[in-house]
Amino acid sequence: MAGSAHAPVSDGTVQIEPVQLIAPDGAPTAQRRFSRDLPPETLSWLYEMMVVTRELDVEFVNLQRQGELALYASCRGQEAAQIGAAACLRKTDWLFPQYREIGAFLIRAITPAQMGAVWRGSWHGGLGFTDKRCAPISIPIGTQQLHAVGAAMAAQRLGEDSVTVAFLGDGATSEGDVHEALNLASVFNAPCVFYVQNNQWAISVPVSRQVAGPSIAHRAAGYGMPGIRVDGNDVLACYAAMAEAAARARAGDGPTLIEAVTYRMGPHTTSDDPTRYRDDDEVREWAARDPISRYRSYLQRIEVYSDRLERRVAARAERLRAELRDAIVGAPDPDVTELFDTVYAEITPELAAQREQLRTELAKEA
Ligand SMILES: Cc1ncc(C[n+]2csc(CCOP(=O)(O)OP(=O)(O)O)c2C)c(N)n1
Repeated sequence: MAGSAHAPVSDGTVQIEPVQLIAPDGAPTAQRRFSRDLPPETLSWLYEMMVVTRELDVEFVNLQRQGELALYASCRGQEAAQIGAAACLRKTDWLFPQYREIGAFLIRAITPAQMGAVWRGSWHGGLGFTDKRCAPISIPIGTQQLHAVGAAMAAQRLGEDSVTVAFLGDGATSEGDVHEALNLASVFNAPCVFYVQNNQWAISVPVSRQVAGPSIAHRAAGYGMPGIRVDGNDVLACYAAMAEAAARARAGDGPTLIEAVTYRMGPHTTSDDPTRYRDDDEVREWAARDPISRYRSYLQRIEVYSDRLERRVAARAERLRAELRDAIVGAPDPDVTELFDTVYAEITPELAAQREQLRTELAKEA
């Protein structure tokens, strides 16, 4: 029942060592708590979605470099974390993304054109996401966490068995909104999973400046919810941890905080230069733990991988890249001064003056 007292479901124990089902060389690990047993079609599908995510991400970066997009935030390196988490959910579950979750969008069958409209800044950017039970992206860090808890509490009150997954970054965990969301979800036993992609960096700020305790997942104890650290470059570990947390939420046993330990292989966005604040050695170390080559090695070991699968995946990736290019290249540029028009029903004199000032500045640059 919403608001009723409930017994703590966790003794606050969090293993600092992330749960790993596949080692970086592709070998199955010895861990026993989670199962690796998924049907071969599901295993192949996870591979397909990870590769397609990476390829579409490359196309986005290319389009930005070609001047078609002002900005783009790459998810390179985080494919396992995103695909594993989204793939085990039901279509009726809600996703509340930050802005880097291309993999989760693809799982939800959000089209490249729909994603492209967001980064192009088109009028219809973000439209249609909610049809797939996915909230539009959130550029303000952390705000969507409270929306996610609200959605979870609504589902709870309506007696639905849907689960809400709130995606956030390690940097976002330092926001006040995130504290409020975690606390509210726990106190009201909301069917919500908080999924932190700890990619080690919040722009140029390392995760060591976000948390002084042992880990982000350890904070769960203070909220009275279970916390778990998973290897975010291991798609099966992410899948298993989310499946368990979602089942717990669906059964009425409340929220979970998952920390997927991964790495942002690229810059924060296309406007960032990470060589100014992080070592090449660190990047090389993480490149050796690449989620896609690791999973491919695993599939080869268990004989699920084939050239046929690779060809199918490559063809699908190329199709989606082409869809994105077709939607973006040559699309009309939005009129930036329109941003003043929809703030109030009638524009205020101050905003009208600012709009004029912007028009004058832009005319000077033209
Ligand atoms: C409320 C708010 N404060 C600051 C910013 C500026 N900002 C944009 S991205 C970012 C870092 C976010 O890092 P993290 O949550 O770790 O996610 P990542 O970008 O690494 O995926 C910041 C501080 C913002 N967008 N919103």
